[in-house]
Amino acid sequence: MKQKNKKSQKKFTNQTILKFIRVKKMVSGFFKHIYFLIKESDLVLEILDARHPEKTRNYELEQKIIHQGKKLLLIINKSDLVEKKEIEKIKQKIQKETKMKVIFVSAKNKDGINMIRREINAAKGKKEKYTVGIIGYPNVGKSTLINSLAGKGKGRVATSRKAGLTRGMSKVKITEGVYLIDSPGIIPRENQDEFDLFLVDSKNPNQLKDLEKNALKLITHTGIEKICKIFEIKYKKEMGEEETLEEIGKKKHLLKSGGEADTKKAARFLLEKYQKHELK
Ligand SMILES: Nc1nc2c(ncn2[C@@H]2O[C@H](COP(=O)(O)OP(=O)(O)OP(=O)(O)O)[C@@H](O)[C@H]2O)c(=O)[nH]1
Ligand SMILES: [Mg+2]
Repeated sequence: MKQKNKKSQKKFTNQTILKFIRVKKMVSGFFKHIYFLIKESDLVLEILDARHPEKTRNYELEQKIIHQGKKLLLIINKSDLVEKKEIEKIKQKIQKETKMKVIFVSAKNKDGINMIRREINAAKGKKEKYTVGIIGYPNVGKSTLINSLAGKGKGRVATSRKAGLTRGMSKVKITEGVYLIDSPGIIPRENQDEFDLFLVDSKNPNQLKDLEKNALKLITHTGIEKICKIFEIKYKKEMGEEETLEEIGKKKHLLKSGGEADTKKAARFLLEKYQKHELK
């Protein structure tokens, strides 16, 4: 018996090691792709989410781009999801901090697209061939932006609400001599916090290890009183996150067979509501 346990332990250990090697290879392959993109590009557009511009910056890659002497432009996408006065505040702050040009766009509504076209054309000058690499966190709208820049009838890249859709690199010609390279969303090595990645839409509820834990964090992040207001729940000062989640379950009739709140279903409901931008 003891022997068997030892054997299965050994098997498990070997599997873990193999898995570790595979993941390590995948990760290093991934970064190799991004470094290749930077090397290939004359200009790199880093796409940020207007709701979380700081949280979606990749400082490590920015340094790499600048270090390689490539031009870098910060594009703040999804500006349709923030108030106009917010946009100006963020713009001033980032421009002051980075001394870099910042352009606000809504790739979905095709707002600000001409401004990017003008920047690319000015940077291209008389060069025959000009390559623009697009980088950013998963789901910030890189592929949507490429399609908006390419316009009708040009090569299109796939987009989706689900984070992590683009898996490889693809090149799209937008005008004579100008090529864009789409890339898979990349999460900085130093930012692997599941809740942070959920907040910026880079992880969908289906990709989270623990729905309830993340829902409780979302309740703290949003504020219990505000959550109660949104769901028309009677707010009590002494209310905690767990109780709030249970109340959401009851309010939305997400119940277990015994009649008590199904907090797992309530958590999924709340997290999905946030990502549909309905938690305002
Ligand atoms: N509201 C809003 N949604 C946008 C905008 N741009 C893209 N989206 C949405 O964001 C989601 C992700 O868009 P993608 O273009 O697939 O994002 P991506 O960065 O290529 O994602 P990955 O390939 O998974 O890294 C889709 O549901 C888009 O419709 C925008 O300007 N405003
Ligand atoms: Mg994509």
